Amino acid sequence: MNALNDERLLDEIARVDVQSAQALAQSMDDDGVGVLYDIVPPAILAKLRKGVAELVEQNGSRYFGFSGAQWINGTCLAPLFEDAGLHALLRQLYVRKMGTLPPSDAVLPVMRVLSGKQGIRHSNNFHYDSYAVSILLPVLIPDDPGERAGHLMMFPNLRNARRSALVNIVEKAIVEKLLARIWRLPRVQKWLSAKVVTLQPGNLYFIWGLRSLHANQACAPSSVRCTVLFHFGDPHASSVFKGLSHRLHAMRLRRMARD
Ligand SMILES: O=C(O)CCC(=O)C(=O)O
Ligand SMILES: [Fe+2]
Repeated sequence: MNALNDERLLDEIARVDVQSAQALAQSMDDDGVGVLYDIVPPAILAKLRKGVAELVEQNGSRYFGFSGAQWINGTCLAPLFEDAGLHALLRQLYVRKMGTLPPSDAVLPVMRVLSGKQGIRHSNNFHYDSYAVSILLPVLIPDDPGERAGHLMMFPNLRNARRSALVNIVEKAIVEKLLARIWRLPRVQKWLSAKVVTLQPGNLYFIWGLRSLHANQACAPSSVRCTVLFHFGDPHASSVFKGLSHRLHAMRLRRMARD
């Protein structure tokens, strides 16, 4: 699927079309990942990278995570975040996988910047997302020869989308905390057919976030890696257990920032 349109200005984000839903869902089912190519053009990636370089320059080499609509509003990625085609596509994918309407039409944008030793701590942390569909946009992926790029590693569709919020929380605790080290073992990765998704800046990578255990691989502390995620459709959004799960996640991030 190549969304690059010859008539498109070189610095314009490509329109995303709801018609892509069928093919994307099929590849997410079959291979774990579906890709829309060349959606964000080099000129916009360059602007984002400049902002990231300034951030690291001003605050030092560490991990930065921004979550929520605030950071993206007014940036050069806002047109993608607000794209009606993208929203329709996410909705369509949710309905196909979950068999119900999404609980909300909200898209959660996240920006992650990995650098320094803290960046390593935020790597190889295998997890399930709380959202049925996650889109990953690589902005800056280290590409010096011999350097570790920090691609995405995943165990495609390891579980079904759970219906019970409590089961989900317990399962996440076991898989992501108790068994955290297991998923990093090459033998386990081979046994469970884990795959490395080679990330190319500008493409959009779609995964069933709730179903596929995944993590970014590490890159060198001296390099900078930046990705943007769009998460959509938390089937447990209204559960009473959700508050607890959010608090635990926030505590974990604070702990990782401290030590
Ligand atoms: O940055 C990445 O490559 C993956 C991040 C991720 O899986 C997440 O934020 O949920
Ligand atoms: Fe994730």
